[in-house]
Amino acid sequence: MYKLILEKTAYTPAQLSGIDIPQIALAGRSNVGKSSLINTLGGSKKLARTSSSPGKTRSINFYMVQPSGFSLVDLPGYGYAKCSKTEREKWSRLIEAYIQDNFQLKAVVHLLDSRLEPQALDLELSHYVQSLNIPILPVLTKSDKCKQKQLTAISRTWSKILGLNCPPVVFSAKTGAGRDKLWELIIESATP
Ligand SMILES: Nc1nc2c(ncn2[C@@H]2O[C@H](COP(=O)(O)OP(=O)(O)OP(=O)(O)O)[C@@H](O)[C@H]2O)c(=O)[nH]1
Ligand SMILES: [Mg+2]
Repeated sequence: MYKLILEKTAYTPAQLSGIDIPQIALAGRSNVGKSSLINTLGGSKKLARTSSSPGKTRSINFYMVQPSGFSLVDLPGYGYAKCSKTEREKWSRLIEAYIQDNFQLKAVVHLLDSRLEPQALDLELSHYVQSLNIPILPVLTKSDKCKQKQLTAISRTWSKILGLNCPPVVFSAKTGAGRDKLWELIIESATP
């Protein structure tokens, strides 16, 4: 069992300097379940703050995985329409500054809502990450809210879009489904 410890919080690109251990980042639309997934992986509801209203996480949060020695990184969500354009631009600049030229970023866990058809911003992010040659670990979130048939269909859709060899991880923060599988893939990606 790995332990997660909040190690650093960055609100601006300048605050990102000086992090030189391997990292696995969690990206996805606002409200898709990134912070809940951190809590499920860490086995505690108190690690990352979650909210039913989108736009909760506004900083980049680094969680040290012990005893492994790499970080899981919770990113602010994209596509949150209700905040100001200036604020949205600030977040996307922060996310880009984080991803671009980060040689320690070993993979991006891309969270996708299992109830929704692929959204334009999801496709944009996956193309961006792929264009940088960073591996993507796709995860279908909130699977407890879906019927098996729907899960199979959306899983196939994303496999085709991303050209995957193995299907996305079907995950639920509510039931813990997919937790062990995701840990396995994260450890495999983060440790050489
Ligand atoms: N039923 C169900 N609800 C979930 C699951 N994961 C997250 N939620 C709910 O979805 C809402 C958003 O979850 P968060 O984890 O805060 O989402 P986020 O991606 O961190 O959102 P931002 O920080 O705004 O980008 C909360 O009300 C969670 O309780 C899940 O697996 N099942
Ligand atoms: Mg969050």
